[in-house]
Amino acid sequence: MTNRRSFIKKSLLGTAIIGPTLSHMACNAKGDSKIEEKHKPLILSTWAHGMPANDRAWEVLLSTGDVLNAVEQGVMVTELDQSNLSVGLQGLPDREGIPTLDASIMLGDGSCGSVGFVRQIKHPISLARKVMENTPHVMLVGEGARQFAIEEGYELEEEKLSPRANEMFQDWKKTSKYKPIINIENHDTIGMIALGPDGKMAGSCTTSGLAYKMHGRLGDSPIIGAGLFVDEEVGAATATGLGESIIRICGSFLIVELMRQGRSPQEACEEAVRRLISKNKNIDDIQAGFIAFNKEGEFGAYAVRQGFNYAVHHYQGQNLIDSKYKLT
Ligand code: SD4
Repeated sequence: MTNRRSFIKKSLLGTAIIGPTLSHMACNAKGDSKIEEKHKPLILSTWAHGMPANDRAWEVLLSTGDVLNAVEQGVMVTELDQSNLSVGLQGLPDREGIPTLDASIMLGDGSCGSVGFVRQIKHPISLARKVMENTPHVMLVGEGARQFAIEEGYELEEEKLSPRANEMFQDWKKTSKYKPIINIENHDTIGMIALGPDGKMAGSCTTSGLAYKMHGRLGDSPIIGAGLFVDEEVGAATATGLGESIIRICGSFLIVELMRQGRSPQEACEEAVRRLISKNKNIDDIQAGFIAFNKEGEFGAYAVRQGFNYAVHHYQGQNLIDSKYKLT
């Protein structure tokens, strides 16, 4: 994690080169005045594991100025985090006991790539980037994605559950009830969005998906517009939570389009959650959360229920923020 000294050094550097971060008084929908912050550069990520991922992304962004490298390398930290059972090959498997991964990456100019239901790949986010850069396609899934990885020189990892995932899978098998409830233990996808000092934007999203899902199931994370959407003319959004509920409303695309129509990132995330609640029947079993920023560097987040938090990194600090939520 960035230490305080180097952080201050970077802050001063940023102030000198890019100018101070702005903040101004504004009115929210209810007419209460509040401070609205604007930050550029800015990195947002879902959940607490977003903190170390943001640190890495920040480092890459400051040293290279490249938002795409930043969002790729940032979430690669999480893909290797053995304590995270919702991202990377150490994640909880599907109901057949096989870990299958989903990831997507997108630039603010509309370039994007994704992989879904892919096996034995340590860094699905990098494979998604290869799809974007080295193929005429946006999405490769399953065996095709694995074959593409081999052609690109990737080494396939041994297909073996991590000790913790195996223990939990063996436990689950005792009852093996297929009930895709997202709870506090199994919703930890990382979605990251970054705004560069020059206004360039990129986003990344990577996950092992819903624990004990049906073999072949894709969530929202590899679906451009659902788990991730970035448009430099407007802003960016990414999602976490029960993928089916997010796909139903094209959540991330919806948020960017609401911002295009003039909503703030916070208002757009809140509207998306309202929409999600109205379009999903089994809402008592659903958690989902969104984070977003606009091109001015304002940001917001909102979730269906309590428990969602997100990591923010800019020149003024690195914070883990508890998201506001709709249902109590
Ligand atoms: C999915 N959205 O596959 C992912 C799961 C998730 O935090 O976000 N977990 O549905």
